[in-house]
Formats: sequence, C-alpha cells, structure tokens
Amino acid sequence: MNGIIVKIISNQYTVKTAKESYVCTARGKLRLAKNSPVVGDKVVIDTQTKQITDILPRSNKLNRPPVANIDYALIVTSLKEPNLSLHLLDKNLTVVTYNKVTPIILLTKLDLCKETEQKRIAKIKKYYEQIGYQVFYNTELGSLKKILKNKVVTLIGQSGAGKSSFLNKLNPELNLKTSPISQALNRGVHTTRHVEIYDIEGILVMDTPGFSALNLNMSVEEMQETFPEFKKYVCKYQDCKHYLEKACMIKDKVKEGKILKSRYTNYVSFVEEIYANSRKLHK
Ligand SMILES: Nc1nc2c(ncn2[C@@H]2O[C@H](COP(=O)(O)OP(=O)(O)OP(=O)(O)O)[C@@H](O)[C@H]2O)c(=O)[nH]1
Ligand SMILES: [Mg+2]
Ligand SMILES: [Zn+2]
Repeated sequence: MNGIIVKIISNQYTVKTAKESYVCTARGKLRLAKNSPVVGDKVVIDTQTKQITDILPRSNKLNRPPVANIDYALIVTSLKEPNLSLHLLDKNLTVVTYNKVTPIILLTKLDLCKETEQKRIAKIKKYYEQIGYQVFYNTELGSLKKILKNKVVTLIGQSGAGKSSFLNKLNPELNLKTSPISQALNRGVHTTRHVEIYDIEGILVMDTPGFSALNLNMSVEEMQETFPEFKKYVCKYQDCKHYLEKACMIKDKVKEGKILKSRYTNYVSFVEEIYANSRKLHK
C-alpha cells in the first residue's frame, strides 16, 4: 500500500494512507542507506509487517530540516529575539533554491521593533520583493492561506523564530508547544524536536526543529545561480566570480546602491565558505 510519511520520531515512521495511519519501521536497506526516509516521502508499506519497503522518487529534498516533496519552504525569519540575520536569510534562500524548492520569506515579530526599525525593515522587504521573492509578515494570514492552499509546505528557521507559533495562528486548535527565547543568549531553546505534517484547511504544512547551521554543498557557480539580481548584469570576464576580480559589474552595482550591500557581503562569505570546504575535502 502507498502512503506519505507524516511524522518521524527516532525510528518510528507514521505513514498516512488513503484510509488510515500506520506506525512503521523501515526495512533494513532503507535504514542503512544515506537516503533514509524523511517526512514528506511517498512510500510503499507492507501493512502486515508494518514496514516501509520502498521510497518513491522524490521531486526534491532538503537536509535541514530533513523533508521531501515540498512545494514551498517558508523561511521564518525573526526581526527581533533572535535579531534579524540577513546572513541566515540569504543562506536559507540559497540552499532552498539550489534544492529546487520555492522559498517564501516570512517575517516575524515586527511588533517588537521600534518605528525606525520598522521603516528599515520595510525597505529590506521591498528589495527582496524586487528581486523576485514573495515576502510576508506573519500577520498576513489571509494572503498566505490563499497562496499555500493545497500545497505541501515546510517551515525553515532558527529556534525561536516563531515557526510553531505561526502554525498556531493558522489553526489555534493545533495548540503546538512554543517557548520564549532565552533572554541571556538571545536564542531559542529548541522547543520543537521532530518534523510533523499538519493539515490546515488543505495546506499540508510541516513544523520542524530550528536550524541555524547550514552547509553549502554546492559549487561557487551553482551558488551564484541562486542570486537572481546578479543575473541581469554582464561582467567583463565571462566566468567572473564577483570576488577577487577588479573589474566587476556586480561590485559596481553594489557601490551604486543597486544591489543591497548585505546581499553582496553574504555572497562573498558563501564563496569563501565553499572554497574552505573544498580545501578541507582535498586535505
Ligand atoms: N512578539 C512576538 N512574539 C512572537 C511572534 N512569533 C512568535 N513569538 C514568540 O517567540 C517565541 C518562540 O516561538 P516558537 O513558535 O516556539 O519558535 P519556533 O521557531 O517554533 O522554535 P523551535 O521550535 O525551538 O525551533 C514564543 O515565545 C512566541 O510566543 C511574533 O510575531 N511576535
Ligand atoms: Mg517550534
Ligand atoms: Zn563580476
């Protein structure tokens, strides 16, 4: 019988079929493989032995959080507590885009920002919209529900960003556990511990644990492709990395204020991270 994995707790996989749900284990070969089952996987189960025997081909997959077959990744980005990190936002956008999932930026905790900060954030929001991303505040429930209707959606964001709180707003009956961040560390306390799918008025949405460390398992060329605003400019050198090159259109556009400075500095830090990773590999 075929079904979809809706929840994983250690090695217990909850698989939902057209009729009912089964709590299954995974067959040996699936447990050993690097490609072990993840939430969102479409699987074949043996209802007698309650085992997952096969995973059907995936349309896409993320490692952090471990989920598959996603239409949208909501990148939950807090503006305060924890403070806004454009570095983390850009990294999430790059990783999600590289893995063929469409990102939507979800900004939380605008209510904790002073008026001057709110103005700065509105400008940043506009920039990301201009380069092609959908950006919403977590208060815009109506618009979000329309876009997400009948889609498979995962939440991504660091601990304390407000992922579970957002789902509680979409459906107060869920009553998911949430906790205040640690004031001393200005960090979340890892309240959500497993990935689980909830059906909210036809939106299949996955609550996930928070992650802030993400790996860039890609080449510099592939990473470049995830910066849409760089694509409309042509540099002097065809294979320009926009890095050490002296003559570079991207650098010029940053100076002119056409490209957001943080986007470029984050891009450079990603280039350096990818080079550092490949040096580690070759040692
Ligand atoms: N003021 C304010 N607080 C919020 C908002 N969204 C979430 N919070 C608070 O932020 C804290 C953390 O929220 P959670 O929903 O637990 O965060 P999470 O992303 O699920 O965190 P993990 O499960 O640890 O990954 C809670 O105290 C929420 O009440 C918001 O828009 N405004
Ligand atoms: Mg949570
Ligand atoms: Zn360049």
